[in-house]
Amino acid sequence: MLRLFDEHVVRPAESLDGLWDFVVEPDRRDRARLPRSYTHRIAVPSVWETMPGLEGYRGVGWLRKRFALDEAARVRLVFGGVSHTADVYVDGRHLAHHEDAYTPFEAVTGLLRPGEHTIVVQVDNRFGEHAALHKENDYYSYGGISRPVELQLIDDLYIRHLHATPRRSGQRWALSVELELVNLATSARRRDIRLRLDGQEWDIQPVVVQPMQTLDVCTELVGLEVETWSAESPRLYTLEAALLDQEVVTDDLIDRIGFRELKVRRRELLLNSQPIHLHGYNRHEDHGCSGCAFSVEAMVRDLQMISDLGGNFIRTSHYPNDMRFLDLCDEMGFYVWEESHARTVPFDQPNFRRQIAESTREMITWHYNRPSIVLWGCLNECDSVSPAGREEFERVIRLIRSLDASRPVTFASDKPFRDICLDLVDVVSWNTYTSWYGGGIDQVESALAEYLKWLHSSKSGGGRGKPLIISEFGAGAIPGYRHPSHPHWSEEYQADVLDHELAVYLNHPDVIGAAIWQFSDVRITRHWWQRRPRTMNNKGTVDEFRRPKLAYPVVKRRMQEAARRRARR
Ligand code: ADA
Repeated sequence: MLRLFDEHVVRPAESLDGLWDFVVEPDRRDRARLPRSYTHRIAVPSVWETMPGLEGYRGVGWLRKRFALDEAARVRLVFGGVSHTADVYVDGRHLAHHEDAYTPFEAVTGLLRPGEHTIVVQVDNRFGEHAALHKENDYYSYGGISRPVELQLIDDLYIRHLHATPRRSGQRWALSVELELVNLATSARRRDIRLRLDGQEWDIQPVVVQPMQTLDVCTELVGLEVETWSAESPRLYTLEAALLDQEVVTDDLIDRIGFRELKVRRRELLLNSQPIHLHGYNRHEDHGCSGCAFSVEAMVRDLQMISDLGGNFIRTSHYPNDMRFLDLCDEMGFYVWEESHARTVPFDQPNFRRQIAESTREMITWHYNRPSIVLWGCLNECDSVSPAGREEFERVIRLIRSLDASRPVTFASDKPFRDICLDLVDVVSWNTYTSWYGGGIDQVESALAEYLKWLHSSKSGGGRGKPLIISEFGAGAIPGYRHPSHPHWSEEYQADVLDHELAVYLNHPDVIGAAIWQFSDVRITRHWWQRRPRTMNNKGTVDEFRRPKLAYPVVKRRMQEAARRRARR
């Protein structure tokens, strides 16, 4: 399933996860528009790099799934994520084209007759001009339908999205609710709307949606007496929206929400008026057994380890994550920095502006209600030092704020003393590897002091007085490489680096957050191999199979010490 809970009671929805027919382009024996025959079966969700012989395949694959309808119906397919470019066909008819691996999308049919139907998905994970955000990089762009797929039967008029924004109102709370209604019919549709929140019910004004139109319906629930959400006390509520025709529910959509408010006050990030401290990890969706396709069990294991290490914070470096992972963060209590897909991408790629806007728009549209998301990020280590680069940062950050005014915004920069975009964000974030790429462990304090002096001066171009997160730091360690002299790439050196850097970054009063780079070792693409033993990014505290390195107990101890120190403040 797409989520950890049922999003519908009335709207029929079924999972299409399981075995699909599969063929890679080079194995096709016909030149028809869609394959006439398939050579293998593949699991959905999964990536083809886990199939024997396809471990390094970068190309086009085709997946096919049949389904049957007992009666005529409109079908809505929802894909949690397809890596990285998808074209969706039903009964040979092209329904959807989607770019970028990390955001959900829908494909909606017309009225289908009863009987058997066929879904075909063309998946492309090649690099090239068509994919501005996927390129040779310090992580791997896999191939496949890498997240769950759901088949829903929808009424002519359905709820596409439900956004809920909580707002404290004295001792109580208000909840702004926005429904996006889509009318697929060629005539207008009238519906009553009912909202339900943990047993309480509100009948909202009836609406009429014109033929083939979309309508945003907004309302506000007030005077709510609720418990708040925080990582320490992750209280969730179920919000249900229903459309009714003559008292009969014709469609519904359910989500889980949390009551919390975020504000930046001077150098602090406040959650429900209390300063919070973010300490944890950058985490790629990458596993030695399954690539970027994760089971819920594997996600839970990662979160249990991050919690065991003392972390309360995860940065979804460098792209929007699986909805089930965010559901887990809501439920288990983690703070999340989620960012649209960009890791040091050039801005002059012809498809960049369109694709970064789509990744950003889809990220916020599909993940808006997640209480665990406390920061929106973007454009990791991109050009934030030139006027042309600033124009792109302004464009993306303006889009984020237009879609969600309730969360602070940041971007992770590796350009200290040169940044000209810090005025655009609410929280400043610095990727620094003093002990790995820089002057060494003994330079960590002085480097931070020098950075803070610049940041809180007029020279920082707008960062003055803002909260600071050390968004990346750490060192590489080849799993199993040990040496008493603690050389680079040894597990001992990585432990030394994290021991020292955590002692500095976790306890500095002007640093509100620290995210270790990174939770686990991850696969990278071939052209990076010169700088990366094993063609992996080896900076994980655990390896790609989640086997702890020597740094694991060191991180745990430093996180516990810092937590005790904060408790005494
Ligand atoms: C950068 C980048 C990360 C990773 C890291 C490293 O900060 O943001 O994705 O590549 O460097 O390991 O060097």
